[in-house]
Amino acid sequence: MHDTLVMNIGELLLPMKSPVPLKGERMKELAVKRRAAFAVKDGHVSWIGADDPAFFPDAAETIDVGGKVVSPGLVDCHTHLVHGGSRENELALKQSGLDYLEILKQGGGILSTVKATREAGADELFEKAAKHLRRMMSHGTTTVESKSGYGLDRETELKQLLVAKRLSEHFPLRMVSTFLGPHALPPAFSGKEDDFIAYMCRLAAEVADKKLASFADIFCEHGVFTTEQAKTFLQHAKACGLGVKIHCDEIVSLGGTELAVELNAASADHAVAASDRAIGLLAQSETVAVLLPGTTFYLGKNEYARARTIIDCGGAVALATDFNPGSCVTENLQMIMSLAALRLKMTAEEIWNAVTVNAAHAIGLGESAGSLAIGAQADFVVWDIPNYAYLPYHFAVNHADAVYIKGKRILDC
Ligand code: IZC
Ligand code: ZN
Repeated sequence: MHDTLVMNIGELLLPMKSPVPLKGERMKELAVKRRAAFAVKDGHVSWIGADDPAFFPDAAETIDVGGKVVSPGLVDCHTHLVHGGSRENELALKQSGLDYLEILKQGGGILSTVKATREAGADELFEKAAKHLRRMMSHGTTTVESKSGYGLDRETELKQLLVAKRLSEHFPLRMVSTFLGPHALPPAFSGKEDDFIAYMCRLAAEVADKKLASFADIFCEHGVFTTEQAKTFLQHAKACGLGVKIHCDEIVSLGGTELAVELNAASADHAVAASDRAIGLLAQSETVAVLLPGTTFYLGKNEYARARTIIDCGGAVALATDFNPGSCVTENLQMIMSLAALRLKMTAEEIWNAVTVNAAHAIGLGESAGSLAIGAQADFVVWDIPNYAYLPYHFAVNHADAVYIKGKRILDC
């Protein structure tokens, strides 16, 4: 006896469950079962078949989705979820011609969010992040990665990571935590970058010890941290048992993508300015290029990440929101799927794989999230769209009709 039968599905999307990320041509493969049904038992997919009552297994409850599209819950594999304050004041600065790195250099940007996050109490941070999380879930996200990085000191980084832990205990969705201590150089360490990296290495050891994060990350960018500093920090984090990720080649090509491959990082994030050599290396690796076209859009840049080249050369691509208060202020991963179609020229099949199975691989959950194969956790979304290609096409609205985690409908989001 199954718990739930989900029937009358127009299209059931079944991204391939794979022990490694889907690369190159494999990203074009998306199994779509038309007129389908599936069953859930103990929160996991227990049966998949045709939408034919003659073959339905016994189930305690039946959900008729009315011919709509059903996909695995979306995986948002790059967010800066927990933070204090907001930065709407920077919009006017941007309009007057100041760019993202100049605002940071003048003590704004990340540093203004650091100030607000240091000042906020843990409960305040929890309530604010909870609101963002509810919005993510209502748009179909059932697994989310959350980075620290607005403390730049021991006390606040731990406060952010503890808030993320509390959120993961409070909400049904799955959360993966990343320690992004070296996100910017705090003024107190001005001119002492290497001392700050050493401090962050010590903190990474403590974070790993307390099991407060699964990954470490660093903002490797012109005027922020060099590739050498990134290598020092990430090698140390790896030795402490953390997985690694890099904010690399977002604005200036510094070689962070090459470093991600060298360190066998789970992901190389942004990679907008990644060199041809870096793209060649990505193709030979299992490092996922996490592309964040919402950020390029929000920063008003014309050059988007070269998703086509990365995929056509044989690399793996995932997509995420990069939700943060400065360079991409949206919780809506569906909007990112539209940008991937319109600006990155990704196909619908590649896009769905990029927000499910490949996004799961980018955060170490390749075996357990982003799929609806038998045995997978029953995290799924009922989409009010006529077919899966429709979602990126009809942009900037919410197509999620109902969101389920472990087979249970999320009602209060
Ligand atoms: O708060 O600006 N790029 N870090 C690196 C960010 C964007 C987040 C922010
Ligand atoms: Zn980011």
